[in-house]
Amino acid sequence: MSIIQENQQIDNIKVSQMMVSSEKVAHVQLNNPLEHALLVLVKSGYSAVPVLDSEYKLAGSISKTVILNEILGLERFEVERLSDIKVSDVMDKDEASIKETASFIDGLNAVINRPFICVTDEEGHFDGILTRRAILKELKKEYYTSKNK
Ligand code: 4BW
Repeated sequence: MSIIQENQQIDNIKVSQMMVSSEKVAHVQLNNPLEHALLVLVKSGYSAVPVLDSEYKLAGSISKTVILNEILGLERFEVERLSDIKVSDVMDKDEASIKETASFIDGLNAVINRPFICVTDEEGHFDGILTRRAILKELKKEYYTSKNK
């Protein structure tokens, strides 16, 4: 098979075929206290998760590092402050997103400089995430498929 035909295969893959759907994605909401966000992050094991508003629209993301940095005092972590600060006060407001219909290469470009990108519909409602892992798995599949031709 020619290189053009091989590339054609990976070009046909859409974000919808690689994404983690919203039901499986750990997330927090804008008005949650940092205490809840830290609990979600620690329990899920992820270093950052999406932040959604009350209409399930993407608002940004929050990470363990940002939370810990926020409560870092001069000599200790001021954990008592976790219940006073809201997710919306400290989150990363980067709302970059991708559509389910976007191509493999758009997905790859989106996760070069971030570990995941949120997938949203036309109105900004959250549909899931596209992770670096999903992109790397497709590349690995493609590598071995084209090697065996
Ligand atoms: O709990 C985990 N289960 C599995 N199967 N893999 C995990 C877990 N925690 C971490 N990993 C692995 C993944 O390969 O470590 C990588 C970095 O995790 P991160 O960033 O720093 O927490 C994971 O790479 P990935 O699958 O490409 O995911 C990239 C980032 O996407 C993660 C996390 O911020 C986010 N993420 C992935 N799945 C998620 C999620 N956020 C919320 N809910 C999910 N289901």
